[in-house]
Amino acid sequence: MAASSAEAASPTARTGPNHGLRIFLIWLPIAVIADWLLYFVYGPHMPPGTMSTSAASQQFDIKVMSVLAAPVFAFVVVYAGYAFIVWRHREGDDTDGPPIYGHARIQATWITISAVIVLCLAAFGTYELGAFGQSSLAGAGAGEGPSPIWKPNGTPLQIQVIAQQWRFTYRYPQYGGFETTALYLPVGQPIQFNVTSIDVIHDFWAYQLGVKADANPGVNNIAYTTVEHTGTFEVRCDELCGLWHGAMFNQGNVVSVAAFQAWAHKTEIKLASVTKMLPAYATSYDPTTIAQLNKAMVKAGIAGANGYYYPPQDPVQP
Ligand SMILES: [Cu+2]
Repeated sequence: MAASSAEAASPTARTGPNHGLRIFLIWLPIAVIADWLLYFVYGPHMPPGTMSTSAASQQFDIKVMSVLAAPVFAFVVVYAGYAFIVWRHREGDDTDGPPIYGHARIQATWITISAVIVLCLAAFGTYELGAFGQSSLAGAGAGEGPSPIWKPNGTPLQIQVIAQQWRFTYRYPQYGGFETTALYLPVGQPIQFNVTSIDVIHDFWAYQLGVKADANPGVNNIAYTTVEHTGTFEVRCDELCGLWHGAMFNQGNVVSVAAFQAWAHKTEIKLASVTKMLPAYATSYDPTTIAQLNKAMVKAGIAGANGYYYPPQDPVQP
């Protein structure tokens, strides 16, 4: 009687090998090796690289998520493989499998492990987004809107990103407010991108810097980063914005602080006469004012070059 009631309480109990232990022992080395390969071998090559603090932080996040995901994926594959091989249909065996309606221990383990992974990732993600204690990681490279919660320490270099169909221009308010199509950044200094648009919705995406912020008309969307290596990076529009969206890209340059200051001072002087004609620096621009300005510029015989807004017919709109 005792034996049959124990069987009734645990319908999955069976004789034979301990399948759970076997699956665990097959899974464990695969999970350990997969994690080691992902973190140490493939990890340093994961996107978006380590050119800036935000890029490096995103690469670290992807590494951590991979290390958590790989054992789960390995378990699914190992369990499926084990089931296909060990529990497959045998020739001449037409009996049904055991009628299993639940297993409290497996269910509790399943729910606990899933909950722990998800909650730990939520805490980790929140920590990484703010990067508390690491001022250079404020906001982890994402657009934080007009009043950022996470700010870097000190005074960052401000660069306004003005998107329009189909080009980015950059304004440097701390250097007299000149505007140029060339993007130069100093290495090692916190940078504040003030991203806005003067027509439709665009998106400022500097992939290698791990910076991505929507460019909305009338909105000042702020993103921070600190670049750690000199070199070039690509800027792309990442929001379908019209016919020439695919051609809306340019190259950014990261140079030494001295080289940046030399460039900024030289450009400020070079573009002084054009800067005077621009609307005063503001965190967003009224497109109707821009249209009037364009009209005035066309009337004055100025058309399409560095340092000022393009008239609406250049490039030609369909
Ligand atoms: Cu665009």
